[in-house]
Amino acid sequence: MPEFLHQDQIDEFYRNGYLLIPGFLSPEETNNLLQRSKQLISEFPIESHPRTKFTTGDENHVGDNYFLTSGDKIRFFLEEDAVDGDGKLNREKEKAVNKIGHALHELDPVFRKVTLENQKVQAVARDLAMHVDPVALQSMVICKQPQIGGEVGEHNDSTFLYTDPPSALGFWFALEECTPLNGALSFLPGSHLTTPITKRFVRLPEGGTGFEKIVPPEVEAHAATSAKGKYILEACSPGDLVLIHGAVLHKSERNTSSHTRFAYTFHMIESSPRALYDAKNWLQPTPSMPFSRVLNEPNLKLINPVIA
Ligand SMILES: O=C(O)CCC(=O)C(=O)O
Repeated sequence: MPEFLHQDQIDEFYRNGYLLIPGFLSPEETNNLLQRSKQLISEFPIESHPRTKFTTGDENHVGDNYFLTSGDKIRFFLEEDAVDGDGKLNREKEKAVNKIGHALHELDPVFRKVTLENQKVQAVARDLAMHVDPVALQSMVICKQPQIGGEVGEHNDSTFLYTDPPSALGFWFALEECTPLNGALSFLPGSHLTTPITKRFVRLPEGGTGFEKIVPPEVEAHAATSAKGKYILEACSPGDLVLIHGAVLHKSERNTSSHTRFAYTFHMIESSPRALYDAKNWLQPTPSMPFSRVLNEPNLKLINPVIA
């Protein structure tokens, strides 16, 4: 018997590759996360910021040191269009931050409470039964600033958090209203079943990051064909949770509205030896911050297949 989800929700997750759960967080929990996000932004010293930018596009993923060493820190990444050609911010920093990452869930008590100390999250992980002993990694607040909030191009998360076999699962919480105009998420339902992981995002030996192909050209060509279809836009309200299978294709458009679209997201993966976390991944556990276990005890339910 599921603890938190209904069986039809579990079925929907495995059929579509994602699941929207309205009102998962209480208004108070949601507001705490939103206010804490804004406080972190208002307190961070923009003067010493190296002006790194983040997108998930193949060309533009800026793999500088600030990004690569952010896995065990709370750092601030700027909207591409908030910085002029001469490197100056063209607006106040509160309207310039694209995202905060990547160890909010470990370091910040407000985010930790919702992530690693949340019995509902643990119940959902057990209900989905995608993992035996999941660990959490890579938390982010994505701000989608008014007018300039950058698009997040089509991708699947297992490309970025590669394990063998693929096992990423995203928890994405709307902290504000998410609409077609401010860059709500959209999904290609079922693509986790039809479109294989064809590449992975790695640290390059020469420095920086890049994509490495992991399938032969014919599989890549097939994946490009199967990745076509009708995207479904999922409008969300504050407090809604979207569960995202690591292999499902999804994206979000540029925010062209005058409203922010704050969201909090973190991921979990299966731990070793059931899935191997690769040393080439951009994000690495550190001795002082290994990936934290999500469950107090391994989940001994019949495990659903972790589908690449
Ligand atoms: O919040 C967004 O716009 C994109 C989030 C996303 O793609 C992800 O968490 O994998």
